[in-house]
Amino acid sequence: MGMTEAVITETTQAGVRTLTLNRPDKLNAANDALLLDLTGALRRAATDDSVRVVVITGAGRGFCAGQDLGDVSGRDMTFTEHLNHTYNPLIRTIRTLGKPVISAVNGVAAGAGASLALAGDIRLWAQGASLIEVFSNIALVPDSGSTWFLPRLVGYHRAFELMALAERVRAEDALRLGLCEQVFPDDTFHADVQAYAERLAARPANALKLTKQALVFAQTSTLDEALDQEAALQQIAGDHWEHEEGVTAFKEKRPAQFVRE
Ligand code: T3D
Repeated sequence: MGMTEAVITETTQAGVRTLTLNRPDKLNAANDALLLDLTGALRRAATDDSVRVVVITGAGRGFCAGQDLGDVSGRDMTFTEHLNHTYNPLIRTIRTLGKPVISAVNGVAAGAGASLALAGDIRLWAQGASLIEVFSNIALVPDSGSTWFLPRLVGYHRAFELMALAERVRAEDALRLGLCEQVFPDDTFHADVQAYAERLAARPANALKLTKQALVFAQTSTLDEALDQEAALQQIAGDHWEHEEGVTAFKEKRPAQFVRE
């Protein structure tokens, strides 16, 4: 790695892999190295048996200010090529990763950073965090999944308004609008995220993987297709040792132990 600081730092504690965007001077604006390293780190987390939950967060006062606007001029790729090379594989990796991914939004999330904030399976925000669909400020189209995630959360019209006016959504409104699941105080945020993630890590990993698969599938399926998918995935879940442990623990009136060394 030489003397340059990593643009993504990784730590693992109690089954929780935390990936931290590490360009704090630019509010973790994304250059290609950050996007490709983050995608690589997620793929490694996917296949690492010691990892049960992945957290994506930002160093310093920002979560991610979207595309690094200092990194665009002189680029030898079209916008389409660039999205297909960097942002789109990142969002697809989060969505297909067989473990829960938490977007831990510690500060401002703007542009593609807003998309990243929405793409997690669970979105935890600090009180001082905010989200801005900032693209129209620089006359671009929302990308990295924002046009897919946001209207599903707030409806077409609110999504259009937020995108057209690039209005800042603060934590209180984000919670009300369904853009996040929990808001934690700024000064205990990272500890609160870790505690939340550890709760998730103690849950049955195989069942959660299949639950994510079923929910993602159902986002674009008919009810009939979802019912068929549930029936197929339930067989896989029911054949797994986790199910037997859950039922046995219930009968023995003890907490289920879903983590095996
Ligand atoms: O393939 C493609 O290229 C298309 C993909 C597009 C995806 C996108 O994400 S497009 C949207 C790009 N992002 C933006 O337009 C956001 C630009 N930033 C802002 O609007 C503001 O910085 C924020 C609203 C996010 C935060 O405002 P504030 O007042 O809290 O902070 P600040 O003072 O503006 O920023 C702090 C520093 O970070 C500052 O540097 P300095 O002056 O202290 O040296 C600022 O220049 C830098 N910074 C913030 N955002 C970016 C950035 N540097 C480069 N790129 C950024 N996106």
